[in-house]
Amino acid sequence: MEVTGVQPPAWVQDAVFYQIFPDRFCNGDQANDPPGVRPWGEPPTPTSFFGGDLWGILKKLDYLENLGVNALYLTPIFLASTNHRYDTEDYFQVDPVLGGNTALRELVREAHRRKMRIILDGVFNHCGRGHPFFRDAQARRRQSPYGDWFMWEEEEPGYSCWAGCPGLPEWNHDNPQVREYLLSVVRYWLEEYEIDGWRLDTVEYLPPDFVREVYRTVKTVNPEAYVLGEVMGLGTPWFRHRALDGVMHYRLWEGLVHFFAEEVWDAPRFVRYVWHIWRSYPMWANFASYTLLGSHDKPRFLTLAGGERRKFLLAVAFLFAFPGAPAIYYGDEVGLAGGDDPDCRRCFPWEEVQPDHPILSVIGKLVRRRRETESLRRGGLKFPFAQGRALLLSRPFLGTETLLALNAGTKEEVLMLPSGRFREEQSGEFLSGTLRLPPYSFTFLKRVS
Ligand SMILES: [Ca+2]
Repeated sequence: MEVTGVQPPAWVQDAVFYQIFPDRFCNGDQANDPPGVRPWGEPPTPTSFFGGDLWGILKKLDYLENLGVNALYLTPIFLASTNHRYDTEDYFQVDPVLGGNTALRELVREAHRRKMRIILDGVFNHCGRGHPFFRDAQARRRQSPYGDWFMWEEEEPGYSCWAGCPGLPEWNHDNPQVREYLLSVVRYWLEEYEIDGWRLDTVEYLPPDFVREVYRTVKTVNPEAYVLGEVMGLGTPWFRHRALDGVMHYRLWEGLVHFFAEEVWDAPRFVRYVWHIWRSYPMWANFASYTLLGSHDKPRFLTLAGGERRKFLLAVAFLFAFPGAPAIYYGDEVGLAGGDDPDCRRCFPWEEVQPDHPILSVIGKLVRRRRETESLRRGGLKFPFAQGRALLLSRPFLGTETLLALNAGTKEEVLMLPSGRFREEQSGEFLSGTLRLPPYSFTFLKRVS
């Protein structure tokens, strides 16, 4: 990869991420539960708390390590009043309800001991209405030292807020003191707690030059730390301006939904779409982006696929054969369902974790194959075949070639293989010419000549 400037950290293309919404993953300490905690597994509402915490994550690191996960992304953990915590009230304090700073220190230490990275959610566009600076500024305006830290408006609610949500007042990034304050947060958790990077919330709302300052600040503290942006649109400008290492790949996600879940696109259209994004990003950014099938902001993929396990697993196979850092959204691996927020934030159903679970067992194999196969992590990208609902995805790497062959349709398909000889990984059989695939199935091939 030809890159000028700072390289994205090399570990990212070897990463298998796991995203955790801390209130819903595991309750490791009931003593810190907020009042009014709901019974684990009850359908979530916008305001319910379930008592999950960082101690719970710590307890489940064995589970995650066994699954093959080597990087964690936690949605916000700092003091806030909502269950999602995108309304920060103190950027220097892990919410006591999650175990406080002590629990984070333990979690990072134990994750690092297992060679697992951990990135936190940086919410720097806005804070919560309960942030003391905002409270003081709102009460005293010009008399407050923070009077110019926010943007006052005639219109209700009287100040600029994220997407019109009064609970999320926006910082005035034109004020250099605001920037310095937020950058001190960026530095603090990298320096004092040795986190491995930041996922930047709602990047498209932030002034681009501020995002670049965040990027440079991170790289100054630790060039190996990852700067991931929540970008719903095209990531290209952020990469051209060297403001991010990678994006949460929602563009790819859209294509995956249309092809695998909704089945409104055929394979040629899907491949054209993927190729278009692939060629729109610099190569280093393709390899450093976070590829996902789910997040706390989208309905669960399995639910979008009408609960059809085979469709979901085809999408997982594609994701784990595709360049970038694939991510598992907590619970997806055991078939947790869920529609729009807050339904996509249900409690993790721990009783589902069984070695022969029909989804978990397949995902476990896909994760292991990726961890063990360098071409799937570092290889180039080709689509040698796409017809009807079937396609071949190829990852050539240093004279080797690994291919994913898949049929996402209801009929058997015959796929044309590139010239040469291949070994099917499952059966060990040698193939050339064509490959027959049953409906809704996939297999991996290795080139042997
Ligand atoms: Ca708890």
